[in-house]
Amino acid sequence: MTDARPRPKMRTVGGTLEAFEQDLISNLYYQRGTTLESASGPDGYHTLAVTVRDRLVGRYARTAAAHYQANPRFVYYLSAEYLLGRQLRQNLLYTGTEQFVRPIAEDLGVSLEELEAYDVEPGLGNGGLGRLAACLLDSMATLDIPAVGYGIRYEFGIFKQAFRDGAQVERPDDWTFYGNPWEFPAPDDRQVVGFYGSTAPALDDPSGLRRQWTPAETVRGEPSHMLVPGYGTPTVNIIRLWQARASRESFDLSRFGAGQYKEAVEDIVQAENISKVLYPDDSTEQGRELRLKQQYFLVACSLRDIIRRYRLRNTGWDAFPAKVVIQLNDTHPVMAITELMRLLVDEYRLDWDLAWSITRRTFNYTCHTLLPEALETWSVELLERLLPRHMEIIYSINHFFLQEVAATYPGDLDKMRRLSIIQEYPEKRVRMAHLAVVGSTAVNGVAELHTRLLAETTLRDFAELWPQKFHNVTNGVTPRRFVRLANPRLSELITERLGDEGWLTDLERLDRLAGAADDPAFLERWREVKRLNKVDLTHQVERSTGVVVDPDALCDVMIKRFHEYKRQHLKLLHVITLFNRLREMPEMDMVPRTVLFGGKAAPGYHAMKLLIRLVNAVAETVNTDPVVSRHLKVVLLPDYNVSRAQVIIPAADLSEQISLAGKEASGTGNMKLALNGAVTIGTLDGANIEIRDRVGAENFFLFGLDAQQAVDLRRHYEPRAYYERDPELRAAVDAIASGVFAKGDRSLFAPVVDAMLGRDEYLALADYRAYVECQDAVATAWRDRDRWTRMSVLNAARTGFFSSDRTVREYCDKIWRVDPVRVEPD
Ligand code: OAK
Repeated sequence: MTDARPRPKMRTVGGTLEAFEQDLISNLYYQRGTTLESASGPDGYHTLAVTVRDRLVGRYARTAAAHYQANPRFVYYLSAEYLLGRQLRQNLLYTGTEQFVRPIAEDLGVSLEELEAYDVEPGLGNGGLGRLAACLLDSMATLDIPAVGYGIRYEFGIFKQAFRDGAQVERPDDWTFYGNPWEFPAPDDRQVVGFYGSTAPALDDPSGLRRQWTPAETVRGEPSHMLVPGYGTPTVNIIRLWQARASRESFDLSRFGAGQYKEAVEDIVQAENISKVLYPDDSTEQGRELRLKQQYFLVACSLRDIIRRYRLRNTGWDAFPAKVVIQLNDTHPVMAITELMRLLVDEYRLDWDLAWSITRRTFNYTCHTLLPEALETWSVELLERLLPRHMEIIYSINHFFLQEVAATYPGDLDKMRRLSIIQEYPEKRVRMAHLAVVGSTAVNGVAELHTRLLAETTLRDFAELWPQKFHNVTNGVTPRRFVRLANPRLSELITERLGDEGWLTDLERLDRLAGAADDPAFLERWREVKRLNKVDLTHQVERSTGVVVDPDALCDVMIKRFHEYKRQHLKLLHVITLFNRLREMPEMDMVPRTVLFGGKAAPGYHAMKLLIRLVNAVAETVNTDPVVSRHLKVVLLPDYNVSRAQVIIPAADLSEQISLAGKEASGTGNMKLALNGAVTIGTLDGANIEIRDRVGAENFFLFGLDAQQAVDLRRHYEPRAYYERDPELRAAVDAIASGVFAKGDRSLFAPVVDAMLGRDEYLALADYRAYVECQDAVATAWRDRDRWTRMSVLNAARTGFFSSDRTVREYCDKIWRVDPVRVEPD
């Protein structure tokens, strides 16, 4: 790293450029064992990563010291999923060192972009729930909230999606193959977790409520942590991830000596499978058992760690709920409630009532769904085998709870059956959401409509019983990652207009942009930013699919998991309608559009995998048609993830949020897109409603049934009637049936057609006409460039509410009742 040119002296919170450069050279030499002359790309990346990471370590140490000193109430966030996104750029920004890297890299003849290519995204989640967890951690650190996130260090994260003949193929995501420079192993804090075995009465307990569990299998949980820095503050929190390791005795040396190599490591494989993959396929018994093992492994390790931390500064149990608040991210970690009861009653010998009072005051539960099939239940038979003591505890909790119910509603057996934690028919199962509500102080939904529907439908009896337990906390997203990092051009323009970067930690200040929506010069610059972002996206699309798209076309994006309720098929019917119109009237003056899909389907979700195949088939047909492709391009970008989102979102003009009303709990992509100036076309579902309330009805393309109308229609719905009544709809469905997208094969996509005309579970045909008309209105609006840009600016200006900082503040005020702890600055 020769200092070829003189550089300005820079001193910031990140230190000086000289010190940074010195550390780089030293890390290259001592950490990677190489020199500038012989360093490879990965050497360069790892060295940069640890040099940046080390700048956070001092802050972390000061944060830990401040927390130790203050002995505050901590938030412990338990989640089976985290989608953290790439770390390098974030940590450069948060440490103020990005400015050093460019000149140094330039001298060395590498670009930051080249180095970033080695920065792997930890894909430890599936979708919205996992990304929300990451946004909340970012905001907690930014707001100086003492918090720790707990999760599983899956060896293989969410599968990598590729397409073969248009069909999704899943490849393993071996994300740590080249090492992960962002994590610190913490072997001293390892824990031991038991499974299976039997229970027996505790000798000295007349109540019979205390028992002894002797597990038949034990597994070690080894933690490592990643740093979670706050923005604009010295606070650095951590996320602690557990990996399963076999206990040392698991290796059978005598079998190995006898040449039985497979058998010798059998127990090791069995134990380590627990953290092997994110959500293994649960369509088989074994799959389900492994999944439940994962859940218990996470909560058992985390609770022991929480108690260890509590005991560093506190004695006795009375203060536990005052110092510990545990947030359950959906039902996956809900066994924590029974595990805390087991620890308090069986191991720490508290009496049941006191333990229950402590437990209930410690936990809170966030629900992230309305779909009945997403509400977890576990068979009693499996629980009795895998976690026999926990099953007994669930029975006791339920017994006392139902006594309470009986006292409130004497003689109402139906109510008891509906509220019970145990479902009796058709087989005995434990309802995890019920256990979560019974064992928590607060229960929250993630958008206003969602919370209302939870209280009116899914959890109605509970909301009647305990109305004060139910809260709404509308989701939010971090503006650091989804505006500042994803969209540096727009960020610069905003900062220039507002005068400083204060909006990054006080997002409602964006409302001051509203005045600029009438300034033609500002609109021009806004458009220019969007165009440059679209050029970047165009390059990415071409690189990964070979499809050449026009950066001046309307960029219409639908990015989210493939699921029937989200209705990618409704979007596809619109695309096919445009295709049919262009084929019929080649001369028509259609607004040029690029329709971009991104998303994965669960490996076992055959209907959605077939739909992915259809999207790719339609894309192929559209993009190779000489007439149609002049106006329309369709792309399904493979392997949608957080990094790809960061490229797509800044380039989007139109945000597709078209779920059947009453099905999408909140959505968070809708917020990210609006904040980056995309205009939404959407239904009255999830947080769309709150977005529309804020941006104004005139800046939002609304269509379709509302949640109540959807429920009413479902009762007597006949999709065929819509098909027969609407010639354009008929033509679109017939096109799929005819085999034009399958080289004449009429059978390939027949199941898609059958599902639409048969039951059409999510009422896509009912909403089709309103949707297509709304899309025509979109096209009309797009032609008026100033009108569109004004709408775009107003979407960004008026969605500051959707910062996850506001979300975290609401959790603090309504649920957690925690106070910030200030950390000494650098
Ligand atoms: C995943 C597994 C079980 C239950 C829910 C989910 C999930 O990802 N839900 C999603 O959570 C997001 C964050 O709250 C919401 O924005 C999405 O609407 C919801 O589908």
